[in-house]
Amino acid sequence: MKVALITGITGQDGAYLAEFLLKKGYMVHGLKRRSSLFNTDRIDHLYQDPHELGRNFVLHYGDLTDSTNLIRVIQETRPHEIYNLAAQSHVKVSFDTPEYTANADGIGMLRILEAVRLLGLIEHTKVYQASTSELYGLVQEVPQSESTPFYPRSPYAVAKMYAYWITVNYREAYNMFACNGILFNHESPVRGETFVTRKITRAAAKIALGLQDKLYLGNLSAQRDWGHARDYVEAMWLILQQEKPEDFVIATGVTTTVREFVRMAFAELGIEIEFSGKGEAEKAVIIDRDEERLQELGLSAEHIKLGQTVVKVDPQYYRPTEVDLLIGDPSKAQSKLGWKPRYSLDMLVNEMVLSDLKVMQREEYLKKGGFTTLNYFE
Ligand code: NDP
Ligand code: GDR
Repeated sequence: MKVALITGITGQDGAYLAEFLLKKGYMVHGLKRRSSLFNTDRIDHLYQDPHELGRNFVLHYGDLTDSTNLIRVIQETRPHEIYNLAAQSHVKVSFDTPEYTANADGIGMLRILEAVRLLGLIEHTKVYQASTSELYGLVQEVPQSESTPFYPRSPYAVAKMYAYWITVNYREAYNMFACNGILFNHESPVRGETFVTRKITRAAAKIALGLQDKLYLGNLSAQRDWGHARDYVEAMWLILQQEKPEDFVIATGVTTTVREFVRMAFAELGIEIEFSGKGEAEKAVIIDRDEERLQELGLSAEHIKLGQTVVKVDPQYYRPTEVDLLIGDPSKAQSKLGWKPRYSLDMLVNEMVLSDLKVMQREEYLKKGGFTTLNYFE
């Protein structure tokens, strides 16, 4: 039985990858951080009672900043494949916590590679590093491919650049099967709520239900190459199944502005919006409603007023240095891995919006029934 260890198993990609590997018959071990609240929402459906025999899904406490813990978990589990997905993954937050981000996102990968080497597992264990399109940063050429030079624009990207190169170095120095997947943005209904796509789909659903008035965003002109996490975790696995360890760009090849993503999310709910103004004064108002679509979704038109401002700009969401334009060139992945995304952006937006609408309808239902959030301190 193949054994995999996933760091960052409680995150978006960790959850999709765990599901994917379990379906392939793997024994899956996951590294999870101790937290004062439960942090396993995304993988609770995979949980197996520790008292049962024959488990194929096991969680271990751990942290990428703790070498001895990583050595012990790798020694105990002797994985054939390690997927290093753990990271402080929020670009804006990395400006607030640069040192921690460098430690976890940069040195974290070194700790894993060293553990594999020290434990004598070089011949046994393949390692995947979650590299990122943020490495390209300041635009030098588009579309961005495996040969495009890096110019990181945040403490997050600089930390990830260390992890990228230490992976390449261990491959060349010690002949390790260590690879980078340079993944462009990928989203899903379980995307963290503070990343822009999920922030938009949640807010659009809440606004449609009258649970929120408007949505504040930062740079609406940023362009991203958005794919679906479900497609991207398959690429991670394919990268480790090759004869030779190599690095791959994983992307759709299509780029879209944040502004257009907002428009698409509202349109999915039958709400047409129009942007006007520039810079900090830019806003979007409702200009039309599709009554048939509203009805189909069980939405009442009373909360969707023509002329209502639903999006405004708040400069607090601007970044000190921004990445303006990302478009990936996935041709190497297409030809060597036979990988191609199944989801289009339309399908992604549809799935995310409908999922958030369901979540919010549940919230509305509880609220109407008088079951508001519990206040333990009342
Ligand atoms: P998430 O933020 O959803 O998940 C990050 C995971 O890392 C969580 O499980 C988190 O735990 C864990 N984690 C954070 N810090 C530590 C630490 N110090 N030690 C151990 N675990 C830690 O990210 P995604 O799933 O979206 O991304 C997965 C990886 O891919 C990340 O490395 C990210 O930087 C990278 N990436 C993501 C892309 C994307 O578009 N999603 C694109 C390219 C790269 P907890 O749940 O407790 O917070
Ligand atoms: P990104 O994702 O920085 O590309 O990193 P994010 O969704 O945070 O931002 C995308 C773009 O949207 C702009 N933006 C806003 N972003 C957020 N979060 N909140 C806002 O209100 C907002 N308004 C506009 C941003 O300025 C940016 O240009 C993600 C993470 O998953 C990384 O871990 C990963 O490496 C990269 O994708 C590829």
